[in-house]
Amino acid sequence: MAKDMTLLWGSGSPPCWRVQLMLEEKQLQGYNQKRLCFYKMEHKSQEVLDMNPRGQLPAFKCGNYILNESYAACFFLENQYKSQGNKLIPDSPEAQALMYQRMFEVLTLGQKMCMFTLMCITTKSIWLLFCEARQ
Ligand SMILES: N[C@@H](CCC(=O)N[C@@H](CS)C(=O)NCC(=O)O)C(=O)O
Repeated sequence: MAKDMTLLWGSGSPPCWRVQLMLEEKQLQGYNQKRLCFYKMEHKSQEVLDMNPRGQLPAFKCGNYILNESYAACFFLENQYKSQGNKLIPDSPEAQALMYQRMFEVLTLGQKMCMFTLMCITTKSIWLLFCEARQ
């Protein structure tokens, strides 16, 4: 059954790890997978664009069913393989709400880290331009 699945992923990518971990937790080893290199812009290759027009990784396919959001792929796998491997969505409303809270916290943290990185890059660029102008 996992032979019907394909995961295109890139190293160092937390959304890709998310789907890889989920596949392991659900004991779905043996799926087709391909590691692509961000530096070589392989995530913008036709192979990826055919699966994910946004040109982002992970790109996940189960049969002909394509999912490109890592959390969506995780929910799909949990629901499709409920009784297989580890159960990852708790039943109680409290525990489930806590799970969603952690999910959204991670997303918010990711956004803040991106903003911070962007700010550092911009500040450094402005500083370099300033130094150049003074010479
Ligand atoms: N919300 C997406 C995010 C996917 C994403 O941003 N992937 C990054 C790697 S971590 C990517 O492919 N970046 C390349 C790009 O945006 O061009 C998910 O969770 O699957």
